[in-house]
Amino acid sequence: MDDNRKSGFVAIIGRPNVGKSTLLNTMLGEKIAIVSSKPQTTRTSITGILTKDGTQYIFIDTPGIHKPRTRLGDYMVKSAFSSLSGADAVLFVVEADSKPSPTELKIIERLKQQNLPVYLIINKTDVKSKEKLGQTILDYSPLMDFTDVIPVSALKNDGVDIILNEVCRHFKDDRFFFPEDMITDQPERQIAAEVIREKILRLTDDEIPHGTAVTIEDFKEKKDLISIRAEIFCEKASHKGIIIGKNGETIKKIGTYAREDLEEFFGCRVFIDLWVKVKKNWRDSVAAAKNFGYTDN
Ligand SMILES: Nc1nc2c(ncn2[C@@H]2O[C@H](COP(=O)(O)OP(=O)(O)OP(=O)(O)O)[C@@H](O)[C@H]2O)c(=O)[nH]1
Ligand SMILES: [Mg+2]
Repeated sequence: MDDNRKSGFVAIIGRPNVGKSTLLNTMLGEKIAIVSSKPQTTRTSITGILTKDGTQYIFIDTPGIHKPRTRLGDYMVKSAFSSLSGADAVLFVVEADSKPSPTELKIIERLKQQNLPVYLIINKTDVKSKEKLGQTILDYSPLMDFTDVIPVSALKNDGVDIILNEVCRHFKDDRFFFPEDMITDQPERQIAAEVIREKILRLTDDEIPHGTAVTIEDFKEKKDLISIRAEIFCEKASHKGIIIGKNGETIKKIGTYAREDLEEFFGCRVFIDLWVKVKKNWRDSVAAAKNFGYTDN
């Protein structure tokens, strides 16, 4: 055993679309969390593990905090806040916007109750002016006693190493929780389902991506090929038509893009067979949400 080992849990929290999952991927140097320009991309808390120079960082990427309108939304927000228990430090991610939103004020109220070191991470510095950044620091600083303020660009990998150097100061455990080469606790099936969902988020608009869930019905590993049969659930027959697209063009693109990503991730050939089904209002059905993996138990 190496006596200098240390490890700790770091929760990444913030409102939707601020770049939490992008930040996680950049810190890991590997894409394990899906990313899109649409809010509420992440639906469950995802563990990403980085073991470097005797230190194991266990990051928890969480769904964006928002005002829930469905049972799925309730689950997402609950899942995000529950990541705080057991955390050694928190990365509270915001953008350099004009003022902290009511959601951000709510998050700060919760963070204050936890007595944890909280880093204010101001993301997307690549597209924000210096003045806005300065004003954001002035707006947030009086709201709580942040351990530090770190402006970054998760997309351009700028300032991200400062986070790694800083948060490990709070790590107390002297053992590793995961094998050194492990990067996520997500099973391969879940990664496949998420990558397919990411392509739907990118290729469809409005309510469709928010009302879509993906299940993996079959996942077979043969010699140098992974064969996947996945079902895409949407909420309306009209949505099914849009996901399939004219002459099946959209579903074909979803399959092709997902296959390309998964072949890179798994390092072998991948075959994907996609089916689209309708499950009305599943986001408000406990049983359906559970079936799609959006449940605590
Ligand atoms: N310009 C710029 N865009 C960024 C940066 N980080 C993330 N983005 C973009 O912001 C959008 C949202 O990124 P995500 O990582 O999915 O955001 P999130 O906070 O995980 O969102 P939810 O999962 O919905 O809570 C995507 O279009 C990203 O490419 C950044 O540093 N600079
Ligand atoms: Mg996310």
